[in-house]
Amino acid sequence: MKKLFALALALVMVLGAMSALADGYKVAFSQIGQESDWRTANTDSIKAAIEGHEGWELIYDDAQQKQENQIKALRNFITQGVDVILFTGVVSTGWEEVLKEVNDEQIPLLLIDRLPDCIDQIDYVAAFGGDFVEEGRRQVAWAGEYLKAQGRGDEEVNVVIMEGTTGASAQVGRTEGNLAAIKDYPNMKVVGQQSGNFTRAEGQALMESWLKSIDKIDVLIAQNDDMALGAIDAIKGAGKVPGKDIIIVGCDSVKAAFDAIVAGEMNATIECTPLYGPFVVETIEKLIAGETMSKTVIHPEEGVYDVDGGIDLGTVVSVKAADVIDQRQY
Ligand code: GZL
Repeated sequence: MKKLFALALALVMVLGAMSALADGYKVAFSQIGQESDWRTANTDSIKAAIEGHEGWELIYDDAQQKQENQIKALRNFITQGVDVILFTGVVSTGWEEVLKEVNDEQIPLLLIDRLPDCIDQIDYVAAFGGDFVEEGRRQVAWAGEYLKAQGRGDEEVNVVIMEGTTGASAQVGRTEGNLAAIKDYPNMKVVGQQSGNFTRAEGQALMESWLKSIDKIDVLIAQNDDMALGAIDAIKGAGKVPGKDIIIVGCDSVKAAFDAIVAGEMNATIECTPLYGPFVVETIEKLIAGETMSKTVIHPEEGVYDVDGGIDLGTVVSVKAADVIDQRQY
């Protein structure tokens, strides 16, 4: 009788393992939304990498930029018994409870892009994101060095800072970098600082409002390219010349920003790669193989692209957008 029971138990375990393999290795991904070209490129890169991997199955959730939707998605992933979770938070706070629930279920967690403030209180396999403070510094430094190169280094210029989603780690970091760098350029005066929520529509609306309420705007620092492109529409609508009447510096280096720079309607963009697919695959393969890996990887800051190239920011020299536009991957 005992032998029969042991045989039955072994059979159940083998069938269980086979059904898991048959179902595939479940990779769950809680994505913020579709607010920008960067986000779309980030989603496409990760989806292609996972769906292209033998034996893996993607379980994807688009939270439409709502934290409550992400919390629901994470709890659904737990209920579904997924094998690993990819997570980037729309904002940086309010995640400790639900991420601890993920930890309690011992589901490996990969933190990508916008890292949560509670990162030191939770268990995670690896974290991969941008150096947002450096990106913000580069934005303002580019504008300051460009003005100097134009012989306007001593002219008092009015600067507006269009922030990303309030409370997002990309907004917090870039704002810190923007304001730190402003101190290096006493001729640059911040006359407006508000969120455009990383979207083109809200960037256009905010710029329209600033053009009505602020007498003179010389420089726009937009914390992503989508808001910069929306602002360009507003500037044109007000009968001004974008890239000339108002210097425009974006961030992300998406293709539409390269098009605007080559057209002379935007002055510069700071690169922040969205192409996370290879990192995600490499990390999950190491996880499955039981290999250890470094906890936090800040992706190496890439380039700065503008109309003419040659602006030296200390850590990087800008490159002429027209020279590289055909090689861009996103
Ligand atoms: C940056 C990312 C930001 C992009 C925006 O890593 O979190 O979110 O800069 C996107 O375009 O909305």
